[in-house]
Amino acid sequence: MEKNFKRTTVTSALPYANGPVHIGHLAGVYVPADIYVRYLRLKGRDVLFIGGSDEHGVPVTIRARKEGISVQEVVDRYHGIIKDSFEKFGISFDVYSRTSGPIHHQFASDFFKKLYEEGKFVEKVTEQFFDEATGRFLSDRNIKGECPRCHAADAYGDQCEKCGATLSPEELINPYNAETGNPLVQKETKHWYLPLDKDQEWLEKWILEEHKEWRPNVYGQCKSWLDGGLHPRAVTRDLDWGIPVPVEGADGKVLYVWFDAPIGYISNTKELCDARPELGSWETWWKDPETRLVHFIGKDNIVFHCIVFPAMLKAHGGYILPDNVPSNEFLNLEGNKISTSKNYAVWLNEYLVDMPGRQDELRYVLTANAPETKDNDFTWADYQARCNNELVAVYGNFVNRALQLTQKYYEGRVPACGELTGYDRETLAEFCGVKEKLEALLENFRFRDALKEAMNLARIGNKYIADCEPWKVIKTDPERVKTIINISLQLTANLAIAFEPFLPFSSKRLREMLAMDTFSWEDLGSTTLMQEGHQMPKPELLFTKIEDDAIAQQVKKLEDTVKANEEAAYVAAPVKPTVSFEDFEKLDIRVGLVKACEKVKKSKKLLKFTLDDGSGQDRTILSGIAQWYEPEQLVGKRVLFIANFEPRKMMGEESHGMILSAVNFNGDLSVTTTIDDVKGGSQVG
Ligand code: B3M
Ligand code: ZN
Repeated sequence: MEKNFKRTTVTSALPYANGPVHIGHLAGVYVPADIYVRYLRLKGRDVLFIGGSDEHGVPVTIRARKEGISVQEVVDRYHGIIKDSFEKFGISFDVYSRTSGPIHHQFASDFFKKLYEEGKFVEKVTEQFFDEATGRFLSDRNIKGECPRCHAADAYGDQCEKCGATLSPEELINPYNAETGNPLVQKETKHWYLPLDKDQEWLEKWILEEHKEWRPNVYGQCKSWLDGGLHPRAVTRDLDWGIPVPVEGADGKVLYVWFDAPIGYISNTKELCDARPELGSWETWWKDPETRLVHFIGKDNIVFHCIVFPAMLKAHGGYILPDNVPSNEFLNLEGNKISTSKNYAVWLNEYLVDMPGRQDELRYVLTANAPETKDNDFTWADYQARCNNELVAVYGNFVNRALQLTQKYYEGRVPACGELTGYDRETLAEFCGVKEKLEALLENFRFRDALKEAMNLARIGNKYIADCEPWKVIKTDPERVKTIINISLQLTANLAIAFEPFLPFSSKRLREMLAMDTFSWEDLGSTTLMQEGHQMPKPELLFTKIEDDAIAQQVKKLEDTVKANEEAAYVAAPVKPTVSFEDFEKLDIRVGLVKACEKVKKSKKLLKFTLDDGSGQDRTILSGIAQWYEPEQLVGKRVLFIANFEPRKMMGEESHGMILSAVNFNGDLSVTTTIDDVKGGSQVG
């Protein structure tokens, strides 16, 4: 439905304050939202960009217990880190607040109370898992037990990570408290439910008929929820962290995090508007039908923003509903899922330290490779390639040539534009249509394609200057060079505007280099932005190359995390059935001195050992450890081997015995030896 709106309220999902934010957050939600908001502001539209931390829910409480600190300390710490990262990445929120604050508590509590008093909830008593030792009800994630499908011993109450089955806690065999291991019992408890079944009809009409323009992934997920039939959803929980349920006799119960968090968008707007009266009342931004509401979220939040929150707003009454919910798919990292709990991510706070001043590089790569329509993979190799081959070699190179030549030939002053050639005209014409193209893409949340368009302009500029070769023409036709440089500078000024929503830091620097004091989006496509005689300062490089070393360090950091996780997850194999002393004695284990060691031809696995086994004769043993040792490392070492192991032929060589190696948690082999110097042939027992 095309409608003319007066203003736009843009929200972006409130990240859980249970850890820092990572590139997945940035790519999925915050960079696209920021591009959109910056664009609207450039267009001179009225817009508010609302953000904040989600400080309730189970994830923050788990983190607190893990780190042995209070939940308040956890949310204080991560709210600070997250807010700082967003600021440094130029995510231009009008407000970034938090849901543990008093304004939000009051607001969410009142919202619940109104629905409660108007009888909008249904009350239900159900049996939930309870830990008698701690006197606590447990959330699905805090319950573990045997998986009813694959019988893994430690499936979660909502999912088995081994076989991937979606579970509910009652299905687990012998459920226990994931943190303490205590067995659990079922106990009755009362909760309040939002009867979504009653919203089925209007939601179907509103989404499936009236919002066919929503992204296919969003529309598709909504359709499948609606097709499956909606059910009442509990909006309260038995927990001690959260907003107390404002009903008598509801001690020990709090609002479900997914009930209070989206209300956080509204309470944060209120906090902002109360502090800045010139913005008008918060109600204008949430209740006026001429306000357009847009939620930027990740795909795991779709149902809450498209179905549950609208149902809450409708039940309350007086609120507008979202006009669009642009949701991205997931970003993976070097082929694996990003995971906060496994510490597998590129954390923004760490990136800022490791790659100082390179925020736009990351914004660029995450937008160029945004998971808009499907899951995508971030790799450091791709990051480096895009930075060096696109930002440095195309955009940066063009700008640098244009500005350096202006310095060299005209002391930084814009030269006059003479008569245009056909090629000049063609090049300028390409820039004229760009505003319309960019706008159409940005209005439709197609940020990836929009960025490609902007980059295409830089390509055109780069090609123009390379084709025109002013550094050669200067010798034969200096008048012509003035025109070439003038046009190049007009293109450069256009780039500064076109890239502004995407790469705000570099656009700002470029404007400084151009001494462009004012600029406006409406100027995009103009070929007279830089006036003859306009003086510019000495230019610097807009982008610099990312060296291999920096990339290698980042890759290593991730590999180390994977290793640490594997090590932490390692459980020693169960002990084999008992053997008697007689059985043990059958094995003749000895010490051998490695006299020679070499690779076996045509085999990647085998090393050939020549051992002094004390018999006076050399003994040959083949061992599959070539992957872990260079042969020369082993010469002169003592190794343990089984002397009476039956001879075997491998790759045309006979092996007399078996060298003993330990298998590390990750499958690596490590040859065994003795601590002291022991003679070859000594028995082990
Ligand atoms: N904190 C979930 C998430 O980070 C949640 C979003 C709330 S938006 C109101 O995925
Ligand atoms: Zn399973």
